[in-house]
Amino acid sequence: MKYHEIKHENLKKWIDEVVALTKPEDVVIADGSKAQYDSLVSDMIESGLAIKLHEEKKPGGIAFFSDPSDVARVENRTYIASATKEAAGPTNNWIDPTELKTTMTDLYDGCMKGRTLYVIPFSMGPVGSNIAKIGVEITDSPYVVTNMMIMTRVGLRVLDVLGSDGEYVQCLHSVGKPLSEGESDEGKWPCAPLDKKYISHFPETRQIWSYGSGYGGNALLGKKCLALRIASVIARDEGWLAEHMLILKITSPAGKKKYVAAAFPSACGKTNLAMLVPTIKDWKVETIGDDIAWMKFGADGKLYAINPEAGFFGVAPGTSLDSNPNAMHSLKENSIFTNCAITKDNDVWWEGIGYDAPSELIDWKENKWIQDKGNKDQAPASHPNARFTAPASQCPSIASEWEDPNGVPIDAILFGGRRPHTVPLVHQARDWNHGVFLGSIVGSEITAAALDLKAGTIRRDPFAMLPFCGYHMGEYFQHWINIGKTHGQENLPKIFYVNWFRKTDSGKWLWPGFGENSRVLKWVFEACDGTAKTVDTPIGVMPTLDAIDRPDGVSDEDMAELLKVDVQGWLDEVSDIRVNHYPKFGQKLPVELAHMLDVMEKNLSLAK
Ligand code: O2Y
Ligand code: MN
Repeated sequence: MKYHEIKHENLKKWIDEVVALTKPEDVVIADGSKAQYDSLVSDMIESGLAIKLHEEKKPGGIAFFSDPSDVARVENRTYIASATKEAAGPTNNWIDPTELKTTMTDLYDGCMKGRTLYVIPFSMGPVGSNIAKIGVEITDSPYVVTNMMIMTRVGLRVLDVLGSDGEYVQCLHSVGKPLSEGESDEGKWPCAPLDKKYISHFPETRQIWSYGSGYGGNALLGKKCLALRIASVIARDEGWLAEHMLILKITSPAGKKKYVAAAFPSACGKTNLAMLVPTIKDWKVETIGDDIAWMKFGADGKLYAINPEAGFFGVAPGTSLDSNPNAMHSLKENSIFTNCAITKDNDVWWEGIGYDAPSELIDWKENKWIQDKGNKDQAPASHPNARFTAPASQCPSIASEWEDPNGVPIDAILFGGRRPHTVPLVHQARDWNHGVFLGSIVGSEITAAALDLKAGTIRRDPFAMLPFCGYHMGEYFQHWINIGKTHGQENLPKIFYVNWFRKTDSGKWLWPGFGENSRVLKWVFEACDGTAKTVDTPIGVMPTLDAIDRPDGVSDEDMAELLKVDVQGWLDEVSDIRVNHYPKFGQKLPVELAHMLDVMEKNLSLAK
């Protein structure tokens, strides 16, 4: 299809404007066909940008090495350009939208010279679902097109749903590297230097403008940019929730099922939990989504969730048949690998894949790499943020209802983070507002020095949405409180806080995690049914010491430690929230949350 044949006048006009500004060599509509995917893949292999993987070991697989400067989301170059700075709030970078559009229009001027401009019509969520939203991404990166074809539903069927005047989110992306006459990338990953990268969101006009990065969340604009930053604003305006949450289904031995959504900061094992293999007999866990949940109230008053994505963009290092067999099976074929090491016979390898590196590899920086087990300081062969892009339909644990356009009814919401101390293995909020309080104080230990924080410190990441909330976080808290006011407690999901990451003072893990987390999910399941063994504590409702079956290696003492209320630790937490966290939100902090903090402090003081 040629873009002049598009029936949607506003979309055609926008494409015309972008073509005139960016001056590409050619314009192609991503039609969602396998033939087009295959042809993009062959072109990228031929140009040297992609590596074709071993036909039997990774059928249909390709690999990329990005530029070493373009390896992750760039939070300090990510902007919420709302009409006012106040609307973006204290946790977002803000630039005046007119100023930002002027700067970026200059950058976009001629930026696609020598390249093909691709128009990608995509649906976040099953095509036609009334929870789904349509986006159109214009990009000059074939890498982005192929990844979007796995991560979202792309193609002409989306244009059909859009019709002649349907609503869509404009997503404009360029790698920011125009080619002069006769120039080629010579197989190198095109991108712009850091100070020219912009990942910009215009919430009022529902637009995304991204420039200079070809990587992941910066470039696959359906994911973090649309499904979280822009969708969080739409959800606020329309009374629903767009969240950084996995969705899973638990079935008990009696065949009863429950659906759980869970928010954890990035790099806390969401994909592993979403694909968990239970260690407890006859319990089943299935996957609906591993990163994002859109949740709307149904006519029966219950909260229904869809996974707006169609694939997984998972971290490769640490993924193995032991840690996450379902992820390993998902990526067996038709997958894209970015910044993984490549073996001599064109298979992929990464640290923590579960077996030693073959004698010789090409590392993610494209250098020869030989494993030196004696050298603890050896640079890794794969980048720590190396990724696989795999179709969700290939996941053995995918639930049959994962594409149900009506979504699944959510029974429980979990919050969590990496907390070596203080926060117990699991506790339950007393009611919705208490649950919102727990979401608002989510924090996680920084494992490697990142941003301007040093390893070992706790970074507060409310609702795991700190990098992804498209408006003032205080108003976002208020939106959650308001949801509780407008919907009956009996229909609202129960809220829990979990922590798989407790350590002893000597640094030993207290809880094995992974499949053993099913024991905690079982308690959550029972708590939703009102059959769990519970005890009321100053921080919320907790399991009794015998409520959760202990896995091998967890002693009675370990369990007592995991389920202890560390009164002094929590009082320190209260002061940290009071001094360093809540004041950031100023007048926008909901009074209900300030009240919850006072109540918790009082409860703890009485228990001292
Ligand atoms: O670094 C990137 O571009 C990807 S970040 C990402 C990818 C998949 C799921 N979650 C995340 C995240 O940062 O939360
Ligand atoms: Mn994520």
